[in-house]
Amino acid sequence: MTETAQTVDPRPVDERARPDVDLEVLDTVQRRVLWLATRIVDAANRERPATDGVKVGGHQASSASLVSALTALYFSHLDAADRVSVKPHASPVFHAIQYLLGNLDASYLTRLRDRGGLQSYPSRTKDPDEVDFSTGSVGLGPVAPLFAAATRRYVDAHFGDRPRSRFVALLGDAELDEGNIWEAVADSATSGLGDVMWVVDFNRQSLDRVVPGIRIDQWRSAFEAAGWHVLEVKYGRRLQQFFTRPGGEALRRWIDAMPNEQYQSLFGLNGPVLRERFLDGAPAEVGPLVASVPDDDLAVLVTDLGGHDLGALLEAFTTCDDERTRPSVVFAYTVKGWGLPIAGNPRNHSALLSGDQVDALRAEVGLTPDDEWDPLDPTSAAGQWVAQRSHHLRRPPRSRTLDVVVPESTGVRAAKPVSTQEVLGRVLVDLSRDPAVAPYLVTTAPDVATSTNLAGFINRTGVFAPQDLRSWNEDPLLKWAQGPKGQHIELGISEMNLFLLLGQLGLSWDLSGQPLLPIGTVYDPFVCRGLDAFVYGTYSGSRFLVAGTPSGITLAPEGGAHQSTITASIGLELPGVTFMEPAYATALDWLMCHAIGRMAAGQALTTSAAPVDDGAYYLRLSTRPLDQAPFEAARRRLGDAVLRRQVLAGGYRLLDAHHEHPELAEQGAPVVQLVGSGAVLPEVLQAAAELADEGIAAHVVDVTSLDRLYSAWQRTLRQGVRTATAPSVAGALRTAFGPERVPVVTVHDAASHAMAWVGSALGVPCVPLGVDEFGQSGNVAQLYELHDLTAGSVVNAALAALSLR
Ligand SMILES: Cc1ncc(C[n+]2csc(CCOP(=O)(O)OP(=O)(O)O)c2C)c(N)n1
Ligand SMILES: [Mg+2]
Repeated sequence: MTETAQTVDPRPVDERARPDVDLEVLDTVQRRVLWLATRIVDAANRERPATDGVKVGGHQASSASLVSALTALYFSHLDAADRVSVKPHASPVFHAIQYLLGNLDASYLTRLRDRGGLQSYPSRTKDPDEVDFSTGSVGLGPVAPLFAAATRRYVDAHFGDRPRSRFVALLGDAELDEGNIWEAVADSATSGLGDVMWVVDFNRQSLDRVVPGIRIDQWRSAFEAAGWHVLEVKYGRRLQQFFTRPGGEALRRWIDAMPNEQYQSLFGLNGPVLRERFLDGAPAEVGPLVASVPDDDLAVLVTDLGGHDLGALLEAFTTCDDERTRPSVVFAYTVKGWGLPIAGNPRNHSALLSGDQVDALRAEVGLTPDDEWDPLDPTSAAGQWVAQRSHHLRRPPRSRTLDVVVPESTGVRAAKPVSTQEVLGRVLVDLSRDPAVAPYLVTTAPDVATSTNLAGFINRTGVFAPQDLRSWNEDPLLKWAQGPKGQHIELGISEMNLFLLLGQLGLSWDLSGQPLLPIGTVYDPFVCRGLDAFVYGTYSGSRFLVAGTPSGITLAPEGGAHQSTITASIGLELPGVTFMEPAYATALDWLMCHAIGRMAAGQALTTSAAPVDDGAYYLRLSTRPLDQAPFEAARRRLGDAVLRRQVLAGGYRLLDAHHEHPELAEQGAPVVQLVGSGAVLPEVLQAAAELADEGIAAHVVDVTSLDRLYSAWQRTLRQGVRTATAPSVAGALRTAFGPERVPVVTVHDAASHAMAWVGSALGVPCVPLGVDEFGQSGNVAQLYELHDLTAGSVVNAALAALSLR
């Protein structure tokens, strides 16, 4: 993400004089945008040497479809403070525009889908120009600006109004089939957002097909029911004028009534064939009406859609500006492949123009192979207009960093057994008392705030609502006071919405000029439900902390539908996320404070106290109360400074068998390492005691972050692979496991696979215990029995591991 310096017009959008744009100039610009977008895809496919037999690809038709809307936006409607999400398949249009605006070097134009070049789909983190919202997984891109606008509403309410931004999304019509769109539209957290405008590229085609039947009525009522302002930009000027002629109404009715497949099949036809197809099934009065239209004009007339009429689009956008209390959606009727020979073809989604067709298009826009990549002539009216727009759209720099000191610990203490979920709540309450950190904390949950222990935080900070709302149910335990100063954003049950909101809260430094410290909670099994949005947020470079709680079969009576098993692997494997699963209160406190400190710092800190990682944080927690005495014993043995460093690095020796049972060491007893993570540690400790009774020395390692240990191992391995040298043992592993090379047993309330690599990392036999089937209701002891997580199973696994030596 590049940061550029410049000034923004501080006046609200509505007070700025809007220069009257010359539509002819704008048309010249859009023709050039169409050319460049088409040619960017063409060059990638026809000119880059193919070395691996894999097609390059790109979407000329999907791009052409949005050329007019994007031209109208960037070259007339938008201001510097506005933020735009562009449909994935129109990325060439976006980059062509950035090039014309002077924000992208010409050398990139021939590097679509090339290593280090333009990404296939707009990417905040990987593209060379400034992308506001990554897109790619359809349905998520449009919703991101909606949650960015919700974030702005929150930021304005807490930190003062900033210059108005309009949050715009350009989406494909088939994206509306994705359920997450409707989850977002329906949630009250996104209602009343007058700064949102969605522009649906209504080309009535998806990837596979011409969409049968037009669902505009269904969509209109769905948006309207959710309180949106809906506009259609259906017909272009020519058709609209024709409709005013005598009998013109009949023509309109016929076009409106014509089956979509029939209408789409008109594109690309000409002359008498077109006339015949157009009139097939038409009411009698339409024939004579179009008889007056010469063959050559008929194609232009009947396919004159509003989504390519710059004036009509601009008018619609301005109408949306006036809607200050509800989001707007504009259905812009377009032609997929507009202006190209593949227009409207049902198979055009991935179709590429031939060399001859590209040559013809180049000639049509008045270019030659010598000047085809040139920007617009700076002395021409279009060139001058573009230069003016470029200046108008420059943005001021933004900072990721919050200038606050987050404490290393809240000092949480537990006299009785306590669960990690309970500690999460306590740490948050404590941080909400810290005047430096508190203002930036914001929590959110999909209807599980109270059942994931956020109630204490909510009692202190309140629930966010744009206006103060009266409370009708006074509850002595839970205040639930709703108003503009609330710091918890409550969502309906949609884990997609949770991760989309967290993703945008974590990007508010960029999109709203205010860094925040976002924290979300979700029942751990339902991380899978929001997973694509989780991936989306982290791929976008967002930073937040999410707690998946409760997790695993340890929430025993809740049963199999609520018991997560694969989430540890998800956390471990997802790039841009640091996964942590502590068992003890102080370890969680340290990990949380450290993570929040890193989020506040805004960038990866290189300290000796902790490994270098960046991105979001995922805590997998439990409701099982654990006796804290074993941790306190390790604390006395190692001291706070050493223990904290090891907890942050991913693991520490919770129980040192040689320290505990020096006699076993003296006897030369066999040694094993028992490695546990999270709620299962009591069983692991008990197994160590039983093994000691049988004359086997068992160390216990508490893995606080499987992810950090794995990354440390991978870093040293990769270093070895890349430099062709023998890899060293990663420091974090050496510290946690010591120098002894003895068999290990891993124990985890998660799929056994997630920890099974520990044996490889240490170069020793390993028996991984975990949950590899769906769970069911029962109590903890019963379920641990069923899945071989009891102390007895761990003992047997240790004997098995020793026998594998
Ligand atoms: C979640 C997801 N599923 C499937 C795809 C593959 N895909 C890419 S584009 C597309 C069709 C999109 O149609 P539409 O949104 O109407 O776009 P347009 O017609 O403008 O190309 C599909 C299925 C995807 N990118 N993301
Ligand atoms: Mg479409």
